[in-house]
Amino acid sequence: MRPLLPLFSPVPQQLRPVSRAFVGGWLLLTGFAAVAQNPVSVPEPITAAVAPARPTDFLSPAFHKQRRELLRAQLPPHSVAVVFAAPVRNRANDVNFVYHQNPDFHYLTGYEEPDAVLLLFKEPRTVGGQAGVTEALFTQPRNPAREQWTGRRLGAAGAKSELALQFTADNKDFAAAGLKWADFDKILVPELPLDTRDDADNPADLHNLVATFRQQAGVPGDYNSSLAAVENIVRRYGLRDTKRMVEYINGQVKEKPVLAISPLINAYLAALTDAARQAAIEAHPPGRFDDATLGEKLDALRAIKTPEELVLLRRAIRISAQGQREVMKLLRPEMGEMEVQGLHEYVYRRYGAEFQGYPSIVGGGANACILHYETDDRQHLDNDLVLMDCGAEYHGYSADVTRTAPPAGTFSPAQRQIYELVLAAQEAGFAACRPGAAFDAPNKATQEVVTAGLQKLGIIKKKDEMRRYYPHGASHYLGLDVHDRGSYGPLQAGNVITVEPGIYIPAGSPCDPKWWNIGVRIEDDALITATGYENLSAEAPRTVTDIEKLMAEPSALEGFKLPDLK
Ligand SMILES: [Mn+2]
Repeated sequence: MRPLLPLFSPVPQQLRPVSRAFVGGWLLLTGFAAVAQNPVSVPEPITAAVAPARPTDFLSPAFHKQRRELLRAQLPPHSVAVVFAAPVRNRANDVNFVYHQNPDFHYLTGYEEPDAVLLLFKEPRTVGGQAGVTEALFTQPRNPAREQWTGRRLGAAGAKSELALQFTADNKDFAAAGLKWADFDKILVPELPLDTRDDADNPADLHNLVATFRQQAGVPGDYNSSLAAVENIVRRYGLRDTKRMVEYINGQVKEKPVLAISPLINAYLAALTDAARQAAIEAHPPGRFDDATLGEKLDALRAIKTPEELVLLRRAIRISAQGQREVMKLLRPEMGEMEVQGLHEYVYRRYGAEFQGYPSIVGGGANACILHYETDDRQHLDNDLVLMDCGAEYHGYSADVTRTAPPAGTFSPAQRQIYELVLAAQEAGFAACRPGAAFDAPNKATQEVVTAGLQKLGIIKKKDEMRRYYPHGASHYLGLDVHDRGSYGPLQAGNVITVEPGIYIPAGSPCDPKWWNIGVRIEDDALITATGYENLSAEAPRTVTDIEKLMAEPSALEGFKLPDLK
């Protein structure tokens, strides 16, 4: 746990800090006291020259600059793109969640700190008195006293020199930067953060930056990001599969009453032909404040991985595959889900992966049938199949690899039959991975195999019962987000997608009880190449034979014993 100020250790419970603001107040007070009594104790700004060694294989400033230039080249005339850093999320009291940057922001800047905003101008503008500015980054300021507690900051000068931004300034100068918002025909945001939390002691935190932007740029007062997101989906996909779109909208309207006020959605639902639907979409384009267009451009850019990105993504995936290998060697029936989770995550850290790309899913038996199970607290796996959907995040890039293994080291006949059906479905999915194929082609291929296989095993009778046991799709893009940006159009060389069929048969399902509580998913990460695909997670075994063989091997961690705390 983080240290509290020494001042607090001896004081009675009722005087201990109860809020972040309170701690901040004491911090400032003790900081001032230190200045008065002992100036030496105020830390100097920590420069790169004295910082301990860090990894050096991050995306280069040139990469981020090129991404900004590619995006700027696609902006409409007289427009500005506005991208905000991710909000700080509070966990409880004065403890925040570990900060994680907005992937769009990371992609465009490499800046990893909160309370920042990036502006990209189609035509050069004057910002903060400087003419000819095409890109401006407003960052949180340096603050040695805060940095002693919460870590190093780049500051505006550091962002300029280390990230190669043309113009940088402190976030407190954003409001007075002299931006003539009325001059822009289009104000483009990929996503406007509405769930910000105001830090009353920080006059230029993200909450204030967004408020300044909304006020100066004239964002509609009733702007609702949830409504905007559904409208954007209708604009983009409203003519692809109209039956499914109408079902989708009706489902959303039930959950989100705000959608009922959308003129676009009402016109779309009232239209009875494709021509009328197209007319409805065209009659309700995004306005001057536009949160659709930039998202589409970022989808297109981020979906094609550059060689520089692939170095990091391949590493995240290989690390995750090594996690699966090591855990397969260690897995025992007496282990619990949490320990298995910890072993995956330990391997990630050993290889320098900072995070998991998503909460690790480790579920045995009944828990393997819960698609996004995150509780991971079953204590003994016995010999129920354990589904392990875990992905390392390495320098921002997330893997997504699932393996399903029998803790005793061998599959039972029923487990094996379901497993081999999922494996056959995955092979069919891989075979559909090639440039030009519809995004849904691997998914359809897996569904056909699963449907036929479940019928053959007598688990289902009719084809449409398949969705009961295989309720998710087989593929999504992968990158800075585990469910990454992409257009979901035809596959292109440079896409990285998952191929992840699964079958889940919870207890009580209308089939022979011998299948109950078997949940299997096999998930790999495929790079679409010029001619087909490359399985980037192939180092983790997939076949029954290969898994059972690996599970019989000793692990390097085999002798790791901890004392019994009872
Ligand atoms: Mn996945």
